[in-house]
Amino acid sequence: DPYADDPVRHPALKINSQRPFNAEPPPELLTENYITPNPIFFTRNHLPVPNLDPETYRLHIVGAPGGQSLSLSLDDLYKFPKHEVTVTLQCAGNRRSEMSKVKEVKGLEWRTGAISTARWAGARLCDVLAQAGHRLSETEAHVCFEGLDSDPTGTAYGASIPLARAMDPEAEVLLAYEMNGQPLPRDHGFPVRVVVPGVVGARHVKWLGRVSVESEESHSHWQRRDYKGFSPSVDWDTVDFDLAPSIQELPIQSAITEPHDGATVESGEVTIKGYAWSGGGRAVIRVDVSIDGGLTWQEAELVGEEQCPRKAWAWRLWQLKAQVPAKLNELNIICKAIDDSYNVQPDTVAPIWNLRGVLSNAWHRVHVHIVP
Ligand code: MTE
Ligand code: MO
Repeated sequence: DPYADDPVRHPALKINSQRPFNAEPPPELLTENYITPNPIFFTRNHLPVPNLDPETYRLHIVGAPGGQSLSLSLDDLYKFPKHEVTVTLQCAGNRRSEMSKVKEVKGLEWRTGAISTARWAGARLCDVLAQAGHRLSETEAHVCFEGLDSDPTGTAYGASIPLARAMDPEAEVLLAYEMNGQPLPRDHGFPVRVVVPGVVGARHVKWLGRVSVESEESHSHWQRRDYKGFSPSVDWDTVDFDLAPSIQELPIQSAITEPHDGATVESGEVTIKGYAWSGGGRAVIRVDVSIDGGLTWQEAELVGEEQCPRKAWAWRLWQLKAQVPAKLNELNIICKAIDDSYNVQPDTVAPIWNLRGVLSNAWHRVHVHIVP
């Protein structure tokens, strides 16, 4: 069993698949803290978790023509200036279970918890690439990452991001070796992973083994044959993965974490909580909440760290204390967030349905009963 050596996990995690291990924290735990504690950070593994020895670990950086290739030990990586940044990581499949209610999709049934936030620390990718002689090139170029996890045929997990993002110090792309002040947990990429602020989880390659600069995107299955969006009319007979761009920056997202769907609450005042986040460093400017199915709206209070314009890499948590009118016996709670480009979430799932169930960011709806 290639999974026999996987680490022990926190019992609170809701498991979507055991082998490979995929799990999310329950919603009420997810928004208890602005920074997600490491043991309940959502986990998305495609393969068995490698058990890497930090003493012999080497990160291979392929050098530029005329530059030099690097084989970096952890100590070598610690010598680069240490950079810290708070980043929310979201899987492209977050909230897929709502899409599969519209029509069957292929993928893990994530609810609202395939998203978490940590304080990451490591070397900036741009500093390491510069040492290997890389510069921003005129031709379109990509930075390809390979993990040290692999399937029985020896194929490793891989992904890529544009070189322009990798070389931009303001984009704060990290080769991270710390998560919330601790060495990375094994499930989250020990000893080194990529962190790409504002970009879909799939590009944050864990157990990083190799970095190279190429004229084309990574040839990995997960770059080319997955993690792409399509029209609702495209099915598995007609889909052409070459026609859609790989997902990089994610769209505006929000979800309600309390109360949960089907809950019963007291009449009077109800506290509604959730998270909101947008890709590409776009800040959340507002979260609108309705308790009457969208007839009327109230603005939620944004809590958690303030966001930097254009570098809003981490989520806002939000809450609203709403008065429940005496005549109601149920609440249809909805949330929708707006980012600083005034992007809004679509109101329903069906028009954004896609065969792989990615980019599921419709208004989040929760139905709640009121104790008479
Ligand atoms: N990196 C490797 N090497 N192997 C993987 O399976 N999964 C990716 C990404 N990096 C993956 C990987 C996906 S799809 C996501 S959403 C994130 O890791 C999840 O990171 P987490 O498990 O730390 O939450
Ligand atoms: Mo993912």
